[in-house]
Amino acid sequence: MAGLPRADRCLVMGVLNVTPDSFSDGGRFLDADAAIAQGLALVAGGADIVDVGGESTRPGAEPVAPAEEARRVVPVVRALAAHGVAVSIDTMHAVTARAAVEAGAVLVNDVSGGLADPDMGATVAALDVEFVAMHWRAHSPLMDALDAYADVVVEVRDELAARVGALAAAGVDPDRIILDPGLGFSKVTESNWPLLARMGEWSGGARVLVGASRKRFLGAAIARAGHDEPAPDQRDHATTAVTTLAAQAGAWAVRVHNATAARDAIAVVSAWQAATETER
Ligand code: PMM
Repeated sequence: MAGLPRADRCLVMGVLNVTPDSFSDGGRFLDADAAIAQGLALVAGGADIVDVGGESTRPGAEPVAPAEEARRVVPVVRALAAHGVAVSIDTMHAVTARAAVEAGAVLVNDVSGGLADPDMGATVAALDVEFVAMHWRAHSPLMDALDAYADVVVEVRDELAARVGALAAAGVDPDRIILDPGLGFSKVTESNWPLLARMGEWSGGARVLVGASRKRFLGAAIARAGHDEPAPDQRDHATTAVTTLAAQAGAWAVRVHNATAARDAIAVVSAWQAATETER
C-alpha cells in the first residue's frame, strides 16, 4: 500500500467518481472494473493520488446511504491500493471513511469538513490518515441557498478555523488537516475568485487543496458572447490555467479530472521556479 507522496511540487489528485450522477464523469465508472481501469489510467497519466467517491455532491444530487456508497467504492479502493496507488476516499460518512481506509485509502477527503457526520472527527483521529477539510455549509439541496457572504475570504477562513478546532477537539492532529475552499459549494461565481487569488489569507499556513476542475465558475469565466456556456468537458484549458496559478501560489495539490494536463502545467511551474531561484 502506498502512503501519500512527498510534496516537493504541487501534487495531482485525479477525480474518480463511482456514481451515476456526478456533473462531469457521472455514470462512466459505476462498474467496478471500469472504475479501477480509470484509476490506473489517471495514475499512468500523471495523478499522484486517486480520489474515489461514491456520492455526487453537485447541487440537487440525491443523497446516498452509506451502505450503498461503501458498496460502490470499497472494491475500487482495495484494487487500486493493491496496485500501489495512493488512494483518497471522498466521503462525508464516517463508516465509509473507515471501510475505505481499512481497504487501503491513505487520505479522507470530506467535502463537509466533518460537519455532516458527528462521528467523522473521532473516526479520523483513530485512523492513521490525512484529512481534507473542505469549506461547506449544507447538503446539496440547500447549498445554493447559503451562498451569501459579507466577505467571502474572512468567512471561509473563520468557518474553516472552526472546523479545525472541532476536529482537533475530537483528537485529529491539526498538522494532518489539509484545507480546501470548497469552490462552487455555497459560492456564487464571483465568490470563487477571491478564494483562489487570496489563498494565504484564509489558509493560515495549512496545506491547501484546490478543486476547480471543470466547475461552473470556470465555464462562466470563458463564456463568449453569442455562444452557449462551455460544457464541463470544454473547461479543461481553464482548469489548467487555475492549476498553473495554484501551483505557483504554493497549493499542496489540485483535484482534477484531466491528470496529464495538470501534471504538465505543474512541471512547467517547477522549471520556471527553479530558473528564478538560480538567477537570484
Ligand atoms: N469537488 C467535488 C467533489 N469533491 N472534494 C474536494 N476536496 N474539493 C472539491 O472542490 C470537490 C471535492 C465536486 O466535483 P466532482 O463532481 O467532479 O467530483
